[in-house]
Amino acid sequence: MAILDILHYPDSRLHTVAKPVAQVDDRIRQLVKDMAQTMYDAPGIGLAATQVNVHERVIVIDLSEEQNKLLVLINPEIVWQSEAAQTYEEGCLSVPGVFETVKRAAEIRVRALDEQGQTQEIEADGLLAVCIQHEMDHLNGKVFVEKLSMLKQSRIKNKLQKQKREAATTA
Ligand code: GNR
Ligand code: NI
Repeated sequence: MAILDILHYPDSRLHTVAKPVAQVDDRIRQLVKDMAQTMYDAPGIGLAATQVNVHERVIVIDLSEEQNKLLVLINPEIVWQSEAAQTYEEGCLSVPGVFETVKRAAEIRVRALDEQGQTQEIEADGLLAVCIQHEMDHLNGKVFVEKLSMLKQSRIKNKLQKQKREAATTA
């Protein structure tokens, strides 16, 4: 097991579109384990492979307090989404310290493979629906801040660059 490095916005590698997983094999199962450990360590409630610079369509999610309900989504597809939207104050491990309200579909149905390569279909609302959509955006090279106004995006970039400078001078 390994804790992987998480890419931070603005990093052009976060804009890579991930490729479908051709075969769910031991290599993918090892990636899933390492991603889960990285997410639990952070801690976060979800992680997309894109964030650890692996550009394959793999997502891990765990909304439980006990960190014992891991959901693995490989090659996820949204097969249905509600017209009704919900807003949620989102954060992202690739955009540390930034929380902004984002609007997304309130309910979704997702088809994906699990870590055994079996097809599963999941219906989600609330935070799970938010998280799945947030992670699928990562696989498509999108970070949640890109849903905000250009003014907010440039303020967030400045804030993160400043944080980086301060971390460099105090190290
Ligand atoms: O840990 C996370 N929390 C979170 C909170 C609100 C909406 C989305 C998220 S996902 C985020 C982890 C992450 O960055 N996943 O890509
Ligand atoms: Ni994120």
